Amino acid sequence: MKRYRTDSMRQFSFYVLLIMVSIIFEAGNLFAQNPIIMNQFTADPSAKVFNGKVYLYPSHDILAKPGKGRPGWFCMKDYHVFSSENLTDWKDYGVILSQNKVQWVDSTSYSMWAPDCTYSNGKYYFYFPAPAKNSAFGRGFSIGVAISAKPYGPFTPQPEPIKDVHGIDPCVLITKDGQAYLYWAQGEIYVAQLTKNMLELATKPHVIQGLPDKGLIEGPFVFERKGIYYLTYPHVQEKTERLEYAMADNPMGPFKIRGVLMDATPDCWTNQNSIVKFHGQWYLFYHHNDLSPHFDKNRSVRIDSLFFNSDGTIQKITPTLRGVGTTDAIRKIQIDRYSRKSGQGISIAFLDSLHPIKGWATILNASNAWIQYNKVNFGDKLKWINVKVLSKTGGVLQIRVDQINGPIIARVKIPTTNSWKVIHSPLLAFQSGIHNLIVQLIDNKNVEIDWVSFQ
Ligand code: FUB
Repeated sequence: MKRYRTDSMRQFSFYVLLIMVSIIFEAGNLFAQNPIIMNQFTADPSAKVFNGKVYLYPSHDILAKPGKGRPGWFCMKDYHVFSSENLTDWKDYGVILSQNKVQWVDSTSYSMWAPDCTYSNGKYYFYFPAPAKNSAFGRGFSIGVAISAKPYGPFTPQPEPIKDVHGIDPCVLITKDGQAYLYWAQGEIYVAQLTKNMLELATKPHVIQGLPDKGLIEGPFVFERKGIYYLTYPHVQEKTERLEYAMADNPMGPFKIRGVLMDATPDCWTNQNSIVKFHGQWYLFYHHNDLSPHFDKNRSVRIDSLFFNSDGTIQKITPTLRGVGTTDAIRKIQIDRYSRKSGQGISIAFLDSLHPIKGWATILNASNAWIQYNKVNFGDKLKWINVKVLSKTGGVLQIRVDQINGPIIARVKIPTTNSWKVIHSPLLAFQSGIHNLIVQLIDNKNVEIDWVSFQ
């Protein structure tokens, strides 16, 4: 009787712990994998490093509703800001600015497009494009500024947009000598110096020379490395936007086109990027319509690593699902955001095709089919594996680390299930530290996996 009580108490504590871990890690829906934000649509990412953290200022795509935005088109009424210390855990600070809080913005336009943020004079300056309600400011898009003492707001908008700036997608560069430059797009890419207060143009708008003369260019992002100025921009070379870059030794240009950063994809018409160095590594922030495969105006931010060649040129980036962060083994590891997979017997599908925002499942359906998810931090003492599965056939999963023929750390017997179930199994071996995780189906069965975690 005593033994029975101790066992059931242990089992009870085990489940309480599991529920607590699930609640903690489910709360944010912000992941280490691509896309990095799963609880809302985000696009046009402008990433900046402030005070040892990466701050992300994206556009916020929503779906138009009757009388609220134009159906079938971009629809954005506000901005959120996010931050991360490790590119794995992202904190959402909520809305920092919305169309109905800016005096000059047409609050029926739902067109708060790609923003940027910079730090100067002890304050944070948030630049954003939107159509003005008063035609005295010009037709189409104007660009406004909002100011905050903190990178995450609250931001107070200026009462009027910046004079003589008409266009979208602002980007601000402050050079080592302290001069600020504002870049924006209106068919071509424009640049002008900003005044010391960051709120007005100090020079006339100047069209940047040396860029493609055909195919839309927009979304300029400019940064400096080793005295070279890099201008990256989306450009429609064929049917959809690809990311290209140009280099110059002066922030005003002329720039010389140096190549393609990321190829176009047929699924998402737009792409827009920013580039940032964090803890010694360069990263490309960009977007794709991962969570909205049939409507490419609802996009999601992704991150991948970026590398320079010794001559300063940039290596082309192949988009990944795995992204860049390290994932703690005690988290729900979304193995469908894989690093590698077997050639056959495996597919990835939405958990709920009507609600893609719920994420994906991995379906293993042939013996020895496998999936590999890199950079899992196993810490220093784990005893159990949990796998959330659905299987009409049952099966056995073999869990390895490092590589497909690496050490086996668990064998999980999956029973036949009619609904999603979390299966717990003891680890056969434990490897501390950071390893790649491999999940393999041993027999010719069919097992769907939502996530894997350890405890
Ligand atoms: O997000 C709206 C617009 O789509 C941006 O301003 C463009 O760069 C494109 O991504």
